[in-house]
Amino acid sequence: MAIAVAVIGAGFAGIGAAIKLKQKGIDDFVVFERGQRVGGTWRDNTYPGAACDIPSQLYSYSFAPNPEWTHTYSGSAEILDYIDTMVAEFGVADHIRFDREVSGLSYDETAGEWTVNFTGRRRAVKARSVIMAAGPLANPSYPDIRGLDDFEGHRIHSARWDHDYDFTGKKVAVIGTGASAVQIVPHLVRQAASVKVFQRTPGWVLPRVDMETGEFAKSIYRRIPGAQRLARAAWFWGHESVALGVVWDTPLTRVVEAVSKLNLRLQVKDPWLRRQLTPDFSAGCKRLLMTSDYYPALQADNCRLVTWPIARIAPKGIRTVEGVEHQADVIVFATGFEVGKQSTPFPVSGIGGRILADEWRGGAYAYRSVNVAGYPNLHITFGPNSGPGHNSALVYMEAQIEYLTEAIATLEQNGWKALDVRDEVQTEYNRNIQKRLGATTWNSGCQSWYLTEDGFNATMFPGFATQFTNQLARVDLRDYRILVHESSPH
Ligand code: N01
Repeated sequence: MAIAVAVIGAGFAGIGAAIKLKQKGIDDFVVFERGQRVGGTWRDNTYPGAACDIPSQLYSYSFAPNPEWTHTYSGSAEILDYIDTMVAEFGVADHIRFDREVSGLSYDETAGEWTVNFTGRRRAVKARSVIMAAGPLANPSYPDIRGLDDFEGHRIHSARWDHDYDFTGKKVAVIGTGASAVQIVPHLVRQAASVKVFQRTPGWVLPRVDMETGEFAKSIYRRIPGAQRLARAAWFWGHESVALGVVWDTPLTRVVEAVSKLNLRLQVKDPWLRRQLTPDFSAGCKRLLMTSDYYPALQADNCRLVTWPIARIAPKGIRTVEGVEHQADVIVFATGFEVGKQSTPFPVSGIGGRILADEWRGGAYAYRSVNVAGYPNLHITFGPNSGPGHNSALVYMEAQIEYLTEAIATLEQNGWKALDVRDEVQTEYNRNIQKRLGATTWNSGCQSWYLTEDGFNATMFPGFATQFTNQLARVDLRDYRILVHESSPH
């Protein structure tokens, strides 16, 4: 017997979808989670200093305001608490099954059911609809550097932190200078004997002004929910206006760069180091880095920035192309995640046995980031072209889960077999998305995880958050083929 909905992943998106399903009267759903607890990226990223660089008021669901945020920007533990609290308060805990790693999905068009297969000996489950909420930044990426396996010391990836490893007195090498690295390095510098940061590309850095939220503000938020909504709206529109300078290359981009350069000048006195830290691409092309303690950490006596390209990893350390071998006891890989490789986290086979990863080989696409033609009743959170770049991922996620749970509720209420987005609607949508992406900063020449090796952008949404949420404000059934059961009177 098929369940109504299988949700894959108990991170922010999966939990949000579960809550929305419940609110829409659908109780016959199960959330399958490969780990042992909820939280997704916030469960996995526990490196020292892990925090969100989007303000908490905005990095939360509007339907689950939290008056208790302790700071402007929350650390990972507090965000994890927030997710736990939602699970408890909205009563979705009983729907979650842990230790269930999905190994594949296949669609039976006669029955109108998806089969969800699991690794190990777990029995397959049938579901009428599937919400794929596995997260785009779930699987750590190790760089393709020669000699990676020759290293005799310890290796730690930022997204799989080894809390048992004691950095005290150790020689540490950090590869990568992205959003994760700039949070980790200041902590390592305080503990290790020496830290060498291997930079391939410097990023644009803006100061992150974090403040404690006082008891007075919290009590206002508790008593007057409207005040918190106002605070959220202020952050939202502030971030929306930043889009003008970081989504497209405009005069405002030069302002962002000027602020970043001023920040660099104020924080770094050595002209050589300043030159090494100055990006040569437009601000916004890669993710802006929000930190106030990274530059000071780089200038600590026990820290050094290495800008020579890495030639190989050797048994005792890292060799750079000019022939120097940098000894290390441990290498920290702050090298990001497996994204943009056009693949799906597991094989997904749709109508007629078509394989999603094959179709996405030339570049992933979907309709409004959520549905793909030929894969009826399959809904994706954080699917193709739904990356924000300037605003909170949670705003985008909330719009997606609202939309896809509405589609599922419509399907269930009408007793239809399936909703399958129309090919021509999807093609037109993506033609437009790719055209608009051509005018964005992300496609202006720098290399980032937003792009595939061929330069295809299947990651970002080319516009304002408001445009993204508006397009998902309601399900237009004219965009879908409605499939009915043979015995159905429809
Ligand atoms: O990973 P990244 P991340 N040799 O891919 C370098 C989110 N996030 O984990 O820039 C040498 O950005 C690579 O160099 P280059 C956020 O969406 C959010 O830091 O490609 N270096 C780069 O410096 C973010 O965008 C928060 O030249 C190599 C680094 O590794 C996403 O996660 C906090 C290399 C990888 O940077 C990923 O961030 C943290 C090689 N072979 C993360 N290969 C929030 O606050 C790669 N690099 C919400």
